[in-house]
Amino acid sequence: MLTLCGFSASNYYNKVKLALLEKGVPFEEELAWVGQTDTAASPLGKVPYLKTDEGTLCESTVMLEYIEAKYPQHPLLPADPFAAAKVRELLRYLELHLELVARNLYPQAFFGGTVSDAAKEKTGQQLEKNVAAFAKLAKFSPYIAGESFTLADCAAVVHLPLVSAATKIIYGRDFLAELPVRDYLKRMGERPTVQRVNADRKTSTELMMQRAKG
Ligand SMILES: N[C@@H](CCC(=O)N[C@@H](CS)C(=O)NCC(=O)O)C(=O)O
Repeated sequence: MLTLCGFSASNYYNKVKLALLEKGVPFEEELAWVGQTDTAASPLGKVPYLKTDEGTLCESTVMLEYIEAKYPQHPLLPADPFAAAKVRELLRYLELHLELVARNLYPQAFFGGTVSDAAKEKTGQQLEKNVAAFAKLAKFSPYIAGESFTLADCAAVVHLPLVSAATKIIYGRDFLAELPVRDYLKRMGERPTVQRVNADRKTSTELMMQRAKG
């Protein structure tokens, strides 16, 4: 049995949860807020981490790859090695070049903190460049990597809304506005798996806010 540990407001947690739901792999969820994590399982104290019968794993993309290799049902990677590499390429872009850069804005965009003007400027320039590059790879036809739902969609569904929201709040402009992201997310939102992830996210976000208020 697999146990996904973390909390449903976390986009990295939700990326793995969405893959498990899409594949129909049975799993349990164990609530662990930041600060309450098992440091043997996740030495950096990050969520999510995954408990398996063989041991624990941290790093969400590593979990995605493990789940895909271990449970072949409802594949989320194409069988063809090149097509699979193209999916991984998009996954990497989403995580490394969009999410991780936009994350510099989150303290001010979502958590009541501040980000310096210099950091805003630098992040804005980087994001502008990275979004243009991502636009060359993403297909949105109808899925992010083309004709089928893949691991890259599990990432896109959780990361893209945050990039849009953070840039809108900080720069007054959605940096993804030129891309068909809105229609794409609407389409993805028709999937029961995405609806479940989003509903759990709302509940967990409210709980997180209450905890932050103390
Ligand atoms: N590279 C990690 C990132 C995970 C991550 O940053 N998770 C956030 C929650 S969304 C977290 O645990 N932050 C707390 C911290 O970094 O101390 C992954 O893909 O799993």
